[in-house]
Amino acid sequence: MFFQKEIETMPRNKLEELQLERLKWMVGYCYDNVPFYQKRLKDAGITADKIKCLSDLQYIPLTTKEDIRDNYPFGLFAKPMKEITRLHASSGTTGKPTVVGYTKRDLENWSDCVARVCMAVGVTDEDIVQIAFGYGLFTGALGLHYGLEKIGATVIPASSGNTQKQVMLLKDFGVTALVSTPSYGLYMSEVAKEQGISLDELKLKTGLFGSEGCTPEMRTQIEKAFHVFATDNYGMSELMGPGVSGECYLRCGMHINEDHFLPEIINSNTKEVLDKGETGELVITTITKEGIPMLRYRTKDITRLNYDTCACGRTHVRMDKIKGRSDDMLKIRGVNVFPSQIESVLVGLEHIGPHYQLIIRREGFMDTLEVQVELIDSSLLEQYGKLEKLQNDISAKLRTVLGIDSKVSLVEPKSIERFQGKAKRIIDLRNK
Ligand code: DLL
Repeated sequence: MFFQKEIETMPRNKLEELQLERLKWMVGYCYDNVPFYQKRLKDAGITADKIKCLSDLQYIPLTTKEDIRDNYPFGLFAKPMKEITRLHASSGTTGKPTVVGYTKRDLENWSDCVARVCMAVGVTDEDIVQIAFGYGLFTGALGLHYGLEKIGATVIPASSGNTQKQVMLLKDFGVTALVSTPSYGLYMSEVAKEQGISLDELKLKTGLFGSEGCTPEMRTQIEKAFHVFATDNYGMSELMGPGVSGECYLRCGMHINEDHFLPEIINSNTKEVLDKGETGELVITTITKEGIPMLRYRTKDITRLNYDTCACGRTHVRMDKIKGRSDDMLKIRGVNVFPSQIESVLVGLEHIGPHYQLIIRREGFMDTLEVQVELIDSSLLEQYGKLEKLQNDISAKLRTVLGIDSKVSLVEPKSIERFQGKAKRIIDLRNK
Protein backbone atom coordinates (compact mmCIF):
# COMPACT_ATOMS: atom_id res chain seq x y z
CA MET A 1 0.00 0.00 0.00
CA PHE A 2 1.17 3.48 -0.84
CA PHE A 3 0.55 6.85 0.75
CA GLN A 4 1.94 8.93 -2.13
CA LYS A 5 2.20 6.37 -4.90
CA GLU A 6 3.35 8.73 -7.63
CA ILE A 7 6.38 9.85 -5.64
CA GLU A 8 7.13 6.50 -4.06
CA THR A 9 7.22 4.75 -7.43
CA MET A 10 8.67 7.60 -9.49
CA PRO A 11 11.01 6.32 -12.22
CA ARG A 12 14.62 6.62 -11.06
CA ASN A 13 15.63 9.16 -13.73
CA LYS A 14 12.72 11.44 -12.81
CA LEU A 15 13.52 11.07 -9.12
CA GLU A 16 17.14 12.04 -9.75
CA GLU A 17 16.05 15.09 -11.75
CA LEU A 18 13.90 16.15 -8.82
CA GLN A 19 16.75 15.53 -6.38
CA LEU A 20 19.17 17.62 -8.44
CA GLU A 21 16.73 20.50 -8.67
CA ARG A 22 16.12 20.36 -4.93
CA LEU A 23 19.81 20.00 -4.11
CA LYS A 24 20.62 23.17 -6.04
CA TRP A 25 17.85 24.96 -4.21
CA MET A 26 19.10 23.64 -0.87
CA VAL A 27 22.68 24.79 -1.42
CA GLY A 28 21.51 28.30 -2.31
CA TYR A 29 19.08 28.32 0.59
CA CYS A 30 21.77 27.35 3.09
CA TYR A 31 24.21 29.88 1.61
CA ASP A 32 21.69 32.69 1.86
CA ASN A 33 20.23 31.91 5.26
CA VAL A 34 22.79 30.22 7.52
CA PRO A 35 26.07 32.09 8.15
CA PHE A 36 27.74 28.83 9.23
CA TYR A 37 27.00 27.20 5.86
CA GLN A 38 27.83 30.35 3.94
CA LYS A 39 31.34 30.38 5.38
CA ARG A 40 31.84 26.66 4.80
CA LEU A 41 30.58 26.82 1.22
CA LYS A 42 32.63 29.94 0.46
CA ASP A 43 35.77 28.27 1.80
CA ALA A 44 35.08 25.27 -0.43
CA GLY A 45 34.30 27.52 -3.42
CA ILE A 46 30.79 26.16 -3.85
CA THR A 47 27.68 27.99 -4.96
CA ALA A 48 24.36 26.58 -6.14
CA ASP A 49 25.17 27.12 -9.81
CA LYS A 50 28.32 25.00 -9.49
CA ILE A 51 26.15 21.95 -8.75
CA LYS A 52 25.68 20.34 -12.17
CA CYS A 53 25.00 16.72 -11.25
CA LEU A 54 24.19 14.72 -8.13
CA SER A 55 27.76 13.51 -7.70
CA ASP A 56 28.86 17.14 -7.22
CA LEU A 57 27.46 16.62 -3.75
CA GLN A 58 30.84 15.18 -2.75
CA TYR A 59 32.46 18.63 -2.96
CA ILE A 60 30.20 20.07 -0.28
CA PRO A 61 31.77 20.02 3.21
CA LEU A 62 30.44 17.48 5.69
CA THR A 63 28.41 18.58 8.71
CA THR A 64 28.66 16.89 12.12
CA LYS A 65 26.82 16.77 15.41
CA GLU A 66 29.62 18.92 16.87
CA ASP A 67 28.73 21.65 14.35
CA ILE A 68 25.16 21.67 15.64
CA ARG A 69 26.39 21.68 19.25
CA ASP A 70 28.86 24.51 18.55
CA ASN A 71 25.96 26.57 17.28
CA TYR A 72 23.68 25.75 20.21
CA PRO A 73 20.79 26.34 20.44
CA PHE A 74 19.52 27.87 17.17
CA GLY A 75 22.63 28.87 15.22
CA LEU A 76 21.96 26.54 12.27
CA PHE A 77 18.31 27.52 11.88
CA ALA A 78 17.56 28.99 8.47
CA LYS A 79 14.29 30.68 9.46
CA PRO A 80 13.45 33.23 12.12
CA MET A 81 11.77 31.77 15.22
CA LYS A 82 8.46 33.31 14.12
CA GLU A 83 8.36 30.74 11.33
CA ILE A 84 9.44 27.81 13.48
CA THR A 85 6.36 25.88 14.56
CA ARG A 86 7.95 23.21 16.73
CA LEU A 87 11.22 22.43 18.50
CA HIS A 88 12.58 19.00 19.35
CA ALA A 89 15.90 17.98 20.81
CA SER A 90 17.92 14.82 21.00
CA SER A 91 18.59 13.55 24.47
CA GLY A 92 22.39 13.67 24.18
CA THR A 93 24.17 11.62 26.81
CA THR A 94 26.68 14.37 27.53
CA GLY A 95 26.40 18.13 27.57
CA LYS A 96 23.76 20.15 25.78
CA PRO A 97 21.16 18.51 23.56
CA THR A 98 21.06 19.11 19.80
CA VAL A 99 18.06 21.28 19.05
CA VAL A 100 16.06 21.06 15.84
CA GLY A 101 13.30 23.33 14.54
CA TYR A 102 10.49 22.67 12.07
CA THR A 103 8.52 25.08 9.91
CA LYS A 104 4.88 24.32 9.09
CA ARG A 105 6.00 22.85 5.79
CA ASP A 106 8.63 20.69 7.51
CA LEU A 107 5.93 19.26 9.75
CA GLU A 108 3.76 18.47 6.71
CA ASN A 109 6.66 16.74 4.96
CA TRP A 110 7.52 14.88 8.14
CA SER A 111 4.06 13.44 8.59
CA ASP A 112 3.95 12.50 4.89
CA CYS A 113 7.22 10.58 5.24
CA VAL A 114 6.02 8.78 8.36
CA ALA A 115 2.66 8.01 6.74
CA ARG A 116 4.55 6.40 3.84
CA VAL A 117 6.63 4.09 6.04
CA CYS A 118 3.55 3.06 8.03
CA MET A 119 1.43 2.29 4.95
CA ALA A 120 4.36 0.46 3.35
CA VAL A 121 3.98 -2.25 6.00
CA GLY A 122 0.23 -2.35 5.71
CA VAL A 123 -0.97 0.00 8.45
CA THR A 124 -4.23 1.69 7.40
CA ASP A 125 -7.13 3.73 8.77
CA GLU A 126 -8.52 0.45 10.13
CA ASP A 127 -5.66 0.14 12.61
CA ILE A 128 -5.62 1.07 16.28
CA VAL A 129 -2.06 2.03 17.05
CA GLN A 130 -0.45 2.34 20.46
CA ILE A 131 2.54 4.65 20.55
CA ALA A 132 4.85 3.58 23.36
CA PHE A 133 7.66 6.04 22.63
CA GLY A 134 8.18 8.76 25.20
CA TYR A 135 6.23 11.92 24.29
CA GLY A 136 8.36 15.01 24.69
CA LEU A 137 11.44 16.44 23.07
CA PHE A 138 12.24 13.03 21.56
CA THR A 139 11.05 12.94 17.94
CA GLY A 140 9.82 9.33 18.00
CA ALA A 141 6.41 9.75 19.56
CA LEU A 142 5.12 12.93 17.92
CA GLY A 143 6.70 11.93 14.61
CA LEU A 144 4.77 8.66 14.47
CA HIS A 145 1.71 10.31 15.98
CA TYR A 146 1.08 12.83 13.19
CA GLY A 147 2.07 10.43 10.43
CA LEU A 148 -0.38 7.83 11.69
CA GLU A 149 -3.14 10.40 12.13
CA LYS A 150 -2.55 11.46 8.55
CA ILE A 151 -3.43 8.01 7.27
CA GLY A 152 -6.48 7.98 9.50
CA ALA A 153 -5.35 5.33 11.98
CA THR A 154 -6.70 5.54 15.54
CA VAL A 155 -3.79 6.71 17.64
CA ILE A 156 -3.32 5.94 21.34
CA PRO A 157 -0.64 8.30 22.73
CA ALA A 158 0.34 5.90 25.53
CA SER A 159 3.90 7.26 25.82
CA SER A 160 6.53 5.04 27.45
CA GLY A 161 6.61 3.62 30.96
CA ASN A 162 3.98 2.05 33.19
CA THR A 163 4.32 -1.20 31.33
CA GLN A 164 1.47 -3.00 33.07
CA LYS A 165 -0.91 -0.30 31.94
CA GLN A 166 0.49 -0.46 28.42
CA VAL A 167 -0.34 -4.16 28.35
CA MET A 168 -3.83 -3.47 29.67
CA LEU A 169 -4.39 -0.94 26.88
CA LEU A 170 -3.11 -3.36 24.26
CA LYS A 171 -5.71 -5.85 25.34
CA ASP A 172 -8.69 -3.67 26.29
CA PHE A 173 -8.48 -1.28 23.33
CA GLY A 174 -7.93 -4.05 20.80
CA VAL A 175 -4.68 -2.54 19.61
CA THR A 176 -3.62 -3.84 16.19
CA ALA A 177 -0.26 -2.10 15.81
CA LEU A 178 2.39 -1.25 18.37
CA VAL A 179 5.01 1.47 18.02
CA SER A 180 8.05 1.19 20.30
CA THR A 181 11.72 0.37 20.43
CA PRO A 182 12.29 -3.34 19.81
CA SER A 183 13.73 -3.77 23.30
CA TYR A 184 10.70 -2.17 24.92
CA GLY A 185 8.38 -4.27 22.75
CA LEU A 186 10.15 -7.36 23.98
CA TYR A 187 9.83 -6.22 27.58
CA MET A 188 6.11 -5.55 27.11
CA SER A 189 5.66 -9.10 25.88
CA GLU A 190 7.36 -10.36 29.06
CA VAL A 191 5.09 -8.29 31.25
CA ALA A 192 2.03 -9.48 29.32
CA LYS A 193 3.10 -13.05 30.00
CA GLU A 194 3.60 -12.30 33.69
CA GLN A 195 0.12 -10.80 33.83
CA GLY A 196 -1.22 -14.06 32.45
CA ILE A 197 -2.40 -12.47 29.22
CA SER A 198 -2.34 -14.96 26.40
CA LEU A 199 -1.33 -13.75 22.98
CA ASP A 200 -4.64 -14.95 21.59
CA GLU A 201 -6.37 -12.29 23.67
CA LEU A 202 -4.52 -9.59 21.77
CA LYS A 203 -5.37 -8.33 18.29
CA LEU A 204 -1.84 -7.18 17.56
CA LYS A 205 -0.74 -7.67 13.96
CA THR A 206 2.04 -5.21 13.33
CA GLY A 207 5.00 -3.97 15.35
CA LEU A 208 6.44 -0.74 13.97
CA PHE A 209 9.81 -0.80 15.65
CA GLY A 210 12.68 1.59 15.35
CA SER A 211 15.00 4.07 16.99
CA GLU A 212 17.52 1.39 17.89
CA GLY A 213 19.12 -1.57 16.24
CA CYS A 214 17.53 -5.00 16.13
CA THR A 215 19.19 -7.97 14.49
CA PRO A 216 17.07 -10.41 12.44
CA GLU A 217 17.57 -12.91 15.30
CA MET A 218 16.14 -10.47 17.84
CA ARG A 219 13.29 -9.67 15.50
CA THR A 220 12.35 -13.35 15.34
CA GLN A 221 12.24 -13.43 19.15
CA ILE A 222 9.90 -10.45 19.25
CA GLU A 223 7.67 -11.95 16.59
CA LYS A 224 7.47 -15.20 18.52
CA ALA A 225 6.80 -13.45 21.81
CA PHE A 226 4.12 -11.11 20.49
CA HIS A 227 2.81 -12.76 17.30
CA VAL A 228 3.39 -9.60 15.31
CA PHE A 229 4.85 -8.80 11.93
CA ALA A 230 7.79 -6.72 13.14
CA THR A 231 9.13 -3.99 10.90
CA ASP A 232 12.08 -1.68 11.15
CA ASN A 233 12.20 2.04 10.54
CA TYR A 234 15.00 4.49 10.81
CA GLY A 235 15.48 8.15 11.44
CA MET A 236 17.27 10.70 13.52
CA SER A 237 16.30 14.00 15.05
CA GLU A 238 18.95 16.03 13.24
CA LEU A 239 17.46 14.91 9.92
CA MET A 240 13.81 15.08 10.99
CA GLY A 241 13.03 12.16 13.30
CA PRO A 242 11.38 8.86 12.29
CA GLY A 243 10.36 8.67 8.63
CA VAL A 244 13.78 9.00 7.03
CA SER A 245 13.45 5.39 5.88
CA GLY A 246 11.38 2.33 6.58
CA GLU A 247 10.87 -1.21 5.43
CA CYS A 248 8.07 -2.15 3.09
CA TYR A 249 6.10 -5.34 3.72
CA LEU A 250 8.82 -7.33 1.90
CA ARG A 251 11.34 -6.39 4.61
CA CYS A 252 14.42 -6.40 2.45
CA GLY A 253 15.91 -3.04 3.38
CA MET A 254 14.51 0.32 4.45
CA HIS A 255 13.36 2.60 1.61
CA ILE A 256 14.81 6.08 2.09
CA ASN A 257 12.34 8.87 1.32
CA GLU A 258 14.66 10.08 -1.39
CA ASP A 259 12.61 13.05 -2.51
CA HIS A 260 13.51 14.59 0.86
CA PHE A 261 16.79 12.89 1.82
CA LEU A 262 19.79 12.42 -0.41
CA PRO A 263 21.97 9.57 0.86
CA GLU A 264 25.67 8.80 0.39
CA ILE A 265 27.98 6.25 1.96
CA ILE A 266 31.44 7.37 3.01
CA ASN A 267 34.51 5.80 4.52
CA SER A 268 34.44 7.19 8.08
CA ASN A 269 38.22 7.57 8.19
CA THR A 270 39.10 8.95 4.77
CA LYS A 271 35.69 10.63 4.30
CA GLU A 272 35.71 9.49 0.68
CA VAL A 273 32.44 8.60 -1.00
CA LEU A 274 32.22 4.85 -1.50
CA ASP A 275 30.91 3.07 -4.56
CA LYS A 276 27.32 1.89 -4.77
CA GLY A 277 26.82 -1.24 -2.73
CA GLU A 278 29.73 -0.69 -0.33
CA THR A 279 29.27 -0.58 3.42
CA GLY A 280 30.20 2.54 5.34
CA GLU A 281 28.87 5.59 7.16
CA LEU A 282 25.56 7.02 6.01
CA VAL A 283 25.67 10.71 5.12
CA ILE A 284 22.41 12.51 4.39
CA THR A 285 21.62 15.84 2.79
CA THR A 286 18.12 17.12 3.45
CA ILE A 287 16.77 18.61 0.23
CA THR A 288 13.49 20.12 1.40
CA LYS A 289 14.02 21.02 5.04
CA GLU A 290 13.52 24.67 5.89
CA GLY A 291 13.89 24.95 9.67
CA ILE A 292 17.32 23.41 10.14
CA PRO A 293 18.65 22.17 6.81
CA MET A 294 21.50 19.67 6.84
CA LEU A 295 24.17 19.53 4.18
CA ARG A 296 25.96 16.18 4.11
CA TYR A 297 25.21 15.29 7.70
CA ARG A 298 27.36 12.49 9.10
CA THR A 299 24.95 10.10 10.81
CA LYS A 300 27.73 7.83 12.17
CA ASP A 301 25.42 4.92 11.32
CA ILE A 302 26.96 2.09 9.33
CA THR A 303 24.93 0.64 6.50
CA ARG A 304 24.85 -0.11 2.76
CA LEU A 305 22.63 1.20 -0.02
CA ASN A 306 20.85 -1.09 -2.43
CA TYR A 307 19.67 0.51 -5.68
CA ASP A 308 18.09 -2.66 -7.13
CA THR A 309 14.40 -2.25 -7.80
CA CYS A 310 12.21 -3.65 -5.08
CA ALA A 311 9.38 -6.02 -5.88
CA CYS A 312 7.01 -3.75 -3.94
CA GLY A 313 7.19 -1.19 -6.74
CA ARG A 314 8.99 1.52 -4.75
CA THR A 315 11.90 3.01 -6.62
CA HIS A 316 13.48 4.70 -3.62
CA VAL A 317 16.82 3.23 -2.58
CA ARG A 318 16.91 0.74 0.30
CA MET A 319 19.37 0.88 3.16
CA ASP A 320 20.37 -2.25 5.05
CA LYS A 321 19.59 -2.60 8.72
CA ILE A 322 22.02 -0.46 10.68
CA LYS A 323 25.09 -2.54 11.42
CA GLY A 324 26.10 -0.26 14.27
CA ARG A 325 27.29 3.26 14.86
CA SER A 326 30.86 4.13 14.04
CA ASP A 327 31.13 5.53 17.57
CA ASP A 328 29.46 2.40 19.00
CA MET A 329 32.01 0.20 17.38
CA LEU A 330 34.06 -1.32 20.13
CA LYS A 331 37.75 -1.65 19.65
CA ILE A 332 38.77 -4.54 21.84
CA ARG A 333 42.41 -5.54 21.77
CA GLY A 334 42.68 -3.83 18.41
CA VAL A 335 39.74 -5.73 16.89
CA ASN A 336 36.62 -3.94 15.69
CA VAL A 337 33.52 -5.39 17.30
CA PHE A 338 29.94 -4.34 16.61
CA PRO A 339 27.44 -5.16 19.36
CA SER A 340 25.05 -6.37 16.62
CA GLN A 341 27.50 -9.19 15.80
CA ILE A 342 27.29 -10.37 19.39
CA GLU A 343 23.52 -10.06 19.41
CA SER A 344 23.18 -12.21 16.32
CA VAL A 345 25.18 -15.00 18.02
CA LEU A 346 23.31 -14.87 21.32
CA VAL A 347 19.71 -14.37 20.44
CA GLY A 348 17.78 -17.49 19.71
CA LEU A 349 20.25 -19.93 21.28
CA GLU A 350 18.72 -22.70 23.31
CA HIS A 351 18.37 -21.90 27.07
CA ILE A 352 19.27 -18.24 26.45
CA GLY A 353 16.87 -15.29 26.69
CA PRO A 354 17.12 -12.24 24.44
CA HIS A 355 18.51 -9.94 27.14
CA TYR A 356 22.23 -9.31 27.31
CA GLN A 357 24.82 -6.72 28.19
CA LEU A 358 28.42 -6.17 27.24
CA ILE A 359 30.99 -5.08 29.79
CA ILE A 360 34.39 -3.95 28.62
CA ARG A 361 37.19 -3.53 31.12
CA ARG A 362 40.88 -2.75 31.00
CA GLU A 363 42.94 -5.13 33.06
CA GLY A 364 46.54 -3.93 33.00
CA PHE A 365 47.10 -3.16 29.32
CA MET A 366 44.60 -5.73 28.21
CA ASP A 367 40.97 -5.04 27.19
CA THR A 368 38.52 -7.71 28.23
CA LEU A 369 34.99 -8.32 27.05
CA GLU A 370 32.41 -9.90 29.32
CA VAL A 371 29.15 -10.94 27.70
CA GLN A 372 26.41 -11.28 30.29
CA VAL A 373 23.35 -13.06 29.05
CA GLU A 374 20.19 -14.21 30.78
CA LEU A 375 19.16 -17.81 31.09
CA ILE A 376 15.54 -18.65 30.39
CA ASP A 377 15.38 -21.10 33.26
CA SER A 378 17.28 -20.40 36.51
CA SER A 379 17.46 -24.11 37.43
CA LEU A 380 20.32 -24.42 34.96
CA LEU A 381 22.43 -22.34 37.35
CA GLU A 382 22.54 -25.32 39.69
CA GLN A 383 23.63 -27.76 37.02
CA TYR A 384 27.29 -26.89 36.88
CA GLY A 385 28.30 -29.25 34.12
CA LYS A 386 25.54 -28.12 31.76
CA LEU A 387 26.19 -24.50 32.57
CA GLU A 388 29.87 -24.77 31.82
CA LYS A 389 29.21 -26.54 28.55
CA LEU A 390 26.75 -23.86 27.49
CA GLN A 391 29.21 -21.12 28.43
CA ASN A 392 31.99 -22.77 26.45
CA ASP A 393 29.74 -23.28 23.42
CA ILE A 394 28.76 -19.63 23.39
CA SER A 395 32.37 -18.49 23.87
CA ALA A 396 33.44 -20.63 20.92
CA LYS A 397 30.67 -19.23 18.70
CA LEU A 398 31.61 -15.67 19.70
CA ARG A 399 35.28 -16.36 19.01
CA THR A 400 34.43 -17.53 15.48
CA VAL A 401 32.39 -14.42 14.72
CA LEU A 402 34.44 -11.77 16.52
CA GLY A 403 37.93 -13.18 16.31
CA ILE A 404 38.63 -12.48 19.98
CA ASP A 405 38.07 -14.31 23.26
CA SER A 406 35.38 -13.14 25.63
CA LYS A 407 34.11 -14.22 29.02
CA VAL A 408 30.52 -15.43 28.91
CA SER A 409 28.51 -15.07 32.14
CA LEU A 410 25.12 -16.72 32.27
CA VAL A 411 22.93 -14.86 34.72
CA GLU A 412 19.53 -15.28 36.40
CA PRO A 413 16.42 -14.67 34.31
CA LYS A 414 15.23 -11.03 34.60
CA SER A 415 18.44 -9.84 36.26
CA ILE A 416 19.53 -7.56 33.41
CA GLU A 417 17.99 -4.11 33.38
CA ARG A 418 15.02 -3.48 31.05
CA PHE A 419 14.56 -0.20 29.18
CA GLN A 420 11.51 1.77 28.16
CA GLY A 421 13.31 3.64 25.39
CA LYS A 422 16.54 2.72 23.69
CA ALA A 423 18.34 -0.12 25.44
CA LYS A 424 21.81 0.57 26.83
CA ARG A 425 23.65 -2.67 26.40
CA ILE A 426 27.25 -1.55 26.52
CA ILE A 427 29.07 -0.77 29.74
CA ASP A 428 32.55 0.41 28.86
CA LEU A 429 34.59 0.70 32.04
CA ARG A 430 37.93 1.24 30.32
CA ASN A 431 38.29 4.93 30.99
CA LYS A 432 36.73 4.96 34.42
O1 DLL B 1 15.64 7.59 17.20
C1 DLL B 1 14.33 8.76 15.55
C2 DLL B 1 13.42 7.61 15.44
C3 DLL B 1 12.36 7.51 16.30
C4 DLL B 1 13.59 6.65 14.47
C5 DLL B 1 11.47 6.45 16.20
C6 DLL B 1 12.72 5.57 14.33
C7 DLL B 1 11.65 5.47 15.19
P1 DLL B 1 17.43 9.97 17.62
O2 DLL B 1 16.96 9.86 19.02
O3 DLL B 1 18.02 11.25 17.16
O4 DLL B 1 16.24 9.72 16.62
O5 DLL B 1 18.45 8.78 17.38
C8 DLL B 1 19.01 8.58 16.11
O6 DLL B 1 19.17 6.21 16.60
O7 DLL B 1 21.55 7.73 14.44
C9 DLL B 1 20.70 5.50 14.97
O8 DLL B 1 21.96 5.31 15.58
C10 DLL B 1 19.61 5.04 15.92
N1 DLL B 1 18.49 4.47 15.15
C11 DLL B 1 17.35 5.06 14.79
N2 DLL B 1 16.56 4.18 14.12
C12 DLL B 1 17.25 3.03 14.04
C13 DLL B 1 17.00 1.75 13.48
C14 DLL B 1 15.45 8.60 16.53
N3 DLL B 1 15.87 1.44 12.85
C15 DLL B 1 19.90 7.36 16.15
N4 DLL B 1 17.98 0.81 13.59
C16 DLL B 1 20.43 6.98 14.80
C17 DLL B 1 19.16 1.07 14.22
C18 DLL B 1 18.50 3.22 14.70
N5 DLL B 1 19.42 2.25 14.77
